Amino acid sequence: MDLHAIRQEFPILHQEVNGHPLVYLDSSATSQKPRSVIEAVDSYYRQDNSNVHRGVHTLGTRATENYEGAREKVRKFINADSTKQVIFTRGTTTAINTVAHSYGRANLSSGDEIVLTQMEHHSNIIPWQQVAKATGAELKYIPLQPDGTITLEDAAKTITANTKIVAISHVSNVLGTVNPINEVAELAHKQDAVIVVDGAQGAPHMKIDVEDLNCDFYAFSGHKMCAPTGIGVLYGRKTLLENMEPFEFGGEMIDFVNLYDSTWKELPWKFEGGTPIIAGAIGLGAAIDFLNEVGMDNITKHEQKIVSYAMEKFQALDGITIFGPQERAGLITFNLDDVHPHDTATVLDAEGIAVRAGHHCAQPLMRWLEVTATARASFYLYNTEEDVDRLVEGLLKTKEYFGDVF
Ligand code: 7TS
Repeated sequence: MDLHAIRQEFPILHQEVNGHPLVYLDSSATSQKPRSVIEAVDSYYRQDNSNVHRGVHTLGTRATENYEGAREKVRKFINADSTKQVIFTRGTTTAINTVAHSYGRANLSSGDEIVLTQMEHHSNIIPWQQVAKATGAELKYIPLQPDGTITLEDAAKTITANTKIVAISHVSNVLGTVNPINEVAELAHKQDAVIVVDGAQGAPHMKIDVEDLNCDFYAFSGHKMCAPTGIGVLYGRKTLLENMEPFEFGGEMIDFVNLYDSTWKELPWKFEGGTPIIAGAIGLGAAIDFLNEVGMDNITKHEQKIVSYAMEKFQALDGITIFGPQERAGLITFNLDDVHPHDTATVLDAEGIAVRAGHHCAQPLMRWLEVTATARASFYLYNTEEDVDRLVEGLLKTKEYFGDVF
C-alpha cells in the first residue's frame, strides 16, 4: 500500500480543522483508526454482539470465536509461543499494574530493588512506587546521558544481586530514545531479575518478537496502534504467569466457587475477570491485520524517513530546543525559545495542526530536562513530508507572532 492509499483508509484525516486541512501529529498519545477497524467494531455490534465464554447460542459462539481469534492474531504479531501468554487488559497502564500487583507484591520484600530508568512514563513509575511502599523494596534509576539515552555500563552498575525487577520503556514517549532491551534483559537475567518492558511506544511502530527481545513481560496499548481505546495486552512468560495470583476477581476468571474459597481458570482467562473488552479485542485484531498488510518493517522505515526529514528542518530553525538523541523513533519533543509550549500548540491548532503540549505523563523526566512542559510532534504511518512542512510553517508563524511580544 502506498502512502496515498494508506491515508485513504483513515476517514478522520480528510477534514478541515479551523479552516485548514488537518495535520495530525499526536499519534503517540493515540493513533487514528483505519476504516477496517471501525467496520470490525461496527459489524460486531450489528451482527455478533453477545457475551463470550458463556452459553451455547450462535451469537455467543461467534463472539467467542472472534474474541479468541483476536488473541491468536496478537500472539502471532508478537511471536509469543502460546495464546495462554496473551492477556487482554485495558491498556499498558493496566498491564503494568497487573505485573506490579500480582508479581511484585508476591516476590518483593525489604532489601530487594526495582530498577527503572529516568525516562519512564508515569504508568511505569507509580505502580512500582506503590509496590515498593507495600513491600519495603527500594526503587533505583538508571541515569540518563545528556542526549537522553542510557549506557549499558550504567545499567550494569544499577542492576545488582538485590534487583528483582527491571522495568523499562522500549521507546521513550518524550525523547524518542529506543532502549537496548535485549542487552538490559541479559543484565537483568544475570542477576536472576525479571524484565518488564513498557511497549506502549514500541509495538505500534516496529516488529516485536518477544522471544528475540528475551523479555519476561511486555505491555502495550491497542489505541496507539490503530485499534480502539480500552484494549491492551500483557504478554508474560508462561511459568511466571502460571505462578501469579490474579489481579481482579469475579466472573469469567473462576473455575469453581464455593462459599469460602474458589479456584481460577487456566491462563490467560484467570487474569480477565468480568465481561472482557470484546469489541476492543476484535478491533485490535482488525488493526493487526491492517498493520500486517502495510508491513511493520515498512512502517518503521516510513517513520524513520519522516522523522529524519523533520529533524533536518527543525535543526535549520533558530531559537528551538530539541530534546532527545539524534537516532530516535518517530517523534520530536521541542520548545521554541520564549514561547510556552501551550501557546505553540494553540497557534498550531489554529493552523489545523495537532501537536501535544504538556509534561507527557513524565514529570520526573521533565525535571531532568529542566523544563515544566514541552511541545511534541509524533508521526505514524499516515504522516507525510507535507505534514512536516506545514508544521515548520506553523512554527515560523508562532515565532513571528510571539516575536512581537518578547
Ligand atoms: N507508557 C508509555 C511509554 C506511554 O507513552 C504511554 C501513553 C503509556 C505507558 C500509557 O498508556 P495507556 O494506553 O495505558 O494510557 N503515552 C501517552 C502520551 O505520550 N501522550 O498521551 C499518552
